[in-house]
Amino acid sequence: MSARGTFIVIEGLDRSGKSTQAGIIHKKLAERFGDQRVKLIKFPDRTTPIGKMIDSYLRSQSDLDDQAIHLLFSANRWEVASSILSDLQNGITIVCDRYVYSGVAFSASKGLSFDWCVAPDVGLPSPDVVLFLDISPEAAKLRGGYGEERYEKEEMQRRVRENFKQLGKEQKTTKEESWVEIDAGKGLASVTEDVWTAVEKVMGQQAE
Ligand code: NYM
Ligand code: MG
Repeated sequence: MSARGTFIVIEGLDRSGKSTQAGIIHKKLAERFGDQRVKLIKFPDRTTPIGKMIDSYLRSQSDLDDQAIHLLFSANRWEVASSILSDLQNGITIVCDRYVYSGVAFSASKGLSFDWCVAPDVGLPSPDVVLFLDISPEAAKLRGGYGEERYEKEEMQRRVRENFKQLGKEQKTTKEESWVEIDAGKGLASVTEDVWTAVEKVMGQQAE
């Protein structure tokens, strides 16, 4: 493993299997490199004061303007930006369940412009790779259905998916290999294999 840790982001629609895959990667990396060398984080982090406001909004216990909730999601990342950087510098690999791509894809699907949505996240640590777990909203819905939270509606998920694809195109123009689309509609074992292949590839490239 390289001296610097690897920053691995997992993205996708609700019920695409992100959290399952993040957990599996974290476990495998911990087995390989040791518990101290890998951390699993997720956004939104609902445990902080800002995260509690986000949680209340998502559970429809409070209302906020689209712009205000967008900025809270971003602030929730800025809260830990310096700790992400210092972990990476200390050789700790970070597996991150959702990041700025969710921030833009979800808010833009409500009508905010891409540029406006991107702005507050500019300057946050850049991931080495984004694993986008791609699934159709119909297939995601069949997986036990969406939950009760805001945004978990098929129509919105459809727009979110288009936005993710657009973000992927843009990301690839900066660095082709930093966006990996994975077919998340397949069975668990097959998705796990594809995800792990992508993780090993990026970590191998970093070690060179
Ligand atoms: N979400 C998540 C956003 O709208 N903006 C963001 O910046 C992030 C990180 O929160 N539907 C949305 C996507 C999800 C919801 O996420 C809750 P999760 O992973 O289900 O806790
Ligand atoms: Mg969810």
